[in-house]
Amino acid sequence: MASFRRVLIGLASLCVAILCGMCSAQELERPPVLPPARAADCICKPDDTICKCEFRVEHRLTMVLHEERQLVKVDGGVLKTAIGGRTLTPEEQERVILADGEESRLVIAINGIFPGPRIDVYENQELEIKVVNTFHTDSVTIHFHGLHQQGSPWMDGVASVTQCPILPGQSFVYKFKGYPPGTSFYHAHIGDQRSMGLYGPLIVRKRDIEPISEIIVTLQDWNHKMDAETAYFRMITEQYDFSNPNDIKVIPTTSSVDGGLFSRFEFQSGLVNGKGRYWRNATVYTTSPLERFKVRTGILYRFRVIGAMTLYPMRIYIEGQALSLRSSDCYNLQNTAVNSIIVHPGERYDFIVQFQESAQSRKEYLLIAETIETAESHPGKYHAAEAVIEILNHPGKPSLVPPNNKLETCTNETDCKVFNCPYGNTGSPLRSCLNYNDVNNTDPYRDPKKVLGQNVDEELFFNFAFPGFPGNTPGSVNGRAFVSPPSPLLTQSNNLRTQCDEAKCGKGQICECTYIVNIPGDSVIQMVFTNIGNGSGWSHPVHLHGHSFFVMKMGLGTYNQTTGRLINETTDIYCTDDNNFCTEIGWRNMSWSGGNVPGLHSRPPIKDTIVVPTGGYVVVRFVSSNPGMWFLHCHIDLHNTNGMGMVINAIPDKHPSPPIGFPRCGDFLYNGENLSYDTDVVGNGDNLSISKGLMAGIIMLWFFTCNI
Ligand SMILES: [Cu+2]
Repeated sequence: MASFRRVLIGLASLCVAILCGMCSAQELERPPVLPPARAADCICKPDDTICKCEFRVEHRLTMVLHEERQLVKVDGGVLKTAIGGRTLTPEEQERVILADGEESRLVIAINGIFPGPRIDVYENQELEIKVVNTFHTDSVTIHFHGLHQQGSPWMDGVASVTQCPILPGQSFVYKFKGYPPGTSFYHAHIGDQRSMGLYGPLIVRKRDIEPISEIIVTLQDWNHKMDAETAYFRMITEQYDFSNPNDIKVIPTTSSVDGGLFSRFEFQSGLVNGKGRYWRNATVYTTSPLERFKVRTGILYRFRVIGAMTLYPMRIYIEGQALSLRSSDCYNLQNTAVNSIIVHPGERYDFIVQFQESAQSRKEYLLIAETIETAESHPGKYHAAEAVIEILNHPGKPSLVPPNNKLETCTNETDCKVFNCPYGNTGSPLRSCLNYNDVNNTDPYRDPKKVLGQNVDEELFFNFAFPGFPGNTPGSVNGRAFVSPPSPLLTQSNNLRTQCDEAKCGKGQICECTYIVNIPGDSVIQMVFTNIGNGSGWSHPVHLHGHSFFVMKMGLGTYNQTTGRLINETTDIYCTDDNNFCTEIGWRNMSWSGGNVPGLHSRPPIKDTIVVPTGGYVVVRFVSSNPGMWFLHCHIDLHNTNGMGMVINAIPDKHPSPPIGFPRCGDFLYNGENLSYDTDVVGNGDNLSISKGLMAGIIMLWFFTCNI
């Protein structure tokens, strides 16, 4: 049986290797099947001058028929009313927000759907997204992840950096151009709202490229009960297993094969496009309906995978299929046949699959995205997001509750290739790792020539970690835990009062401040992201707003070749402080400074989110040409909210002016002057102006009285 499977996998790999260019004429004639557009989606036409949409952001409950106010339950894969047990009609089923079918918990929906609507826009088309905040209490902002916002930095959606939070009852129109083309997404950029579902796909299409059939996969990690704030405070304290009220336990910290730590957000289910099922233990799962993708054999499908997870990296694969990697974060990569891809929060991957009739001859396969926690670190659990791939032209009936065969055939002879490992090896001869050092940029739209030299204009080191003494180890960058200012830095920088005090920061100290670093224009900037020192131990996907960068080098520690465990951090970087907090760092070999790093990529891939491995570093470069205040942060929301972010102030003297009437906000610090407590006065609520008005009236009265 194993050898038969090996042959099948070999055939599948061969098919992927010859994808494109060798499809039969009949296959190419078949019109591409794009994901169906729902009424709530924002689908632009190629010749629209401006593409306008309205997003009503609202709270909703899962497992409820919202209009009818009826609770819903799941029974053997079928949705029924909880009271009365009536089977829902297909139209009613469409309207229920499922998540994993457990509990009925609060989520954030846009235009009634979860995750939010898809935005489909064409390259450089102007988008106008009116966001209406219908929450009762919470504010909101939306960031369009991966888009450069060239010339519109105040539309980047980062609360307190580029705009005021949008308050309940308020609306805010985001207006910007769709660039760069590729697979992106939008999501909340205030607190941890993304964990409650405030995100959705954002596809920027090129006009001159004929689409092929495609499938959009958004990935999320899910917890039945935790709203955004609970998730944050549980991370700070502990994760508890409440499943047995008589025996509440602390959930032990889980880890990946290198020892990188996870589990500070309790994973209960994985969701694909907002649907999943809860594995109560390693073998028993609930029957909530999964997302279904309907495909035909012999057709090329572009999968657009979006990492919207709160915390967990997920390794995605399709049972029995090879994947042909095509792009990440909107930019093309050399076509590479792999078996699975590790998607970190904030990353996007496009790959192509052609399903073969011969492969297993099954009606259904599962698409599986497992967390990268080792099985030993969470015994008796299965942590995965799943979706069903149904082969339309294969005979047989689809199953309501498809089994999970976890079919991934890897052998010593034909090991499975895992792309984007945040560590050196998988600890298994069955799987080998590829990372960004191993793939080339094949994108014709951005020429790396400018950044390839040995000289750079600016070299900046940023350590993403949790350094500090016990009891005070906030998320930080270079030991500076980010403090949100009271007003947007970009438009009201004068209100900033929490600048970093260099006497209290750095040199082995941990401080809390609004960390800002300026970069000049028209310059080659080299940034070295590290994850080292006594605050390391967790891997961090680092995202830079307003830019895509070239990944010049990924540097790792040393690993046990048998177990995959991290033995030592990289020795290429040197921490100068006595506490090993790595608040100031540099190259151990000084001759590497100024851009002279050995082993740089000659065809560097382009990204906007890159994982910084535990104990390692990543060298990135870009040409600075986009004035604005750009957030640079860990894309694990909980780490970011805990302080692991900072601001790159690009070309400060060239910031464009915001649109007329752009909202302003800030503290009200009562200064004690002229406040009237006169209860007889009925005015417009502005006590200071009432007092001044009263005074003016008295003076006028005196003037006329004295001049009669
Ligand atoms: Cu992080």
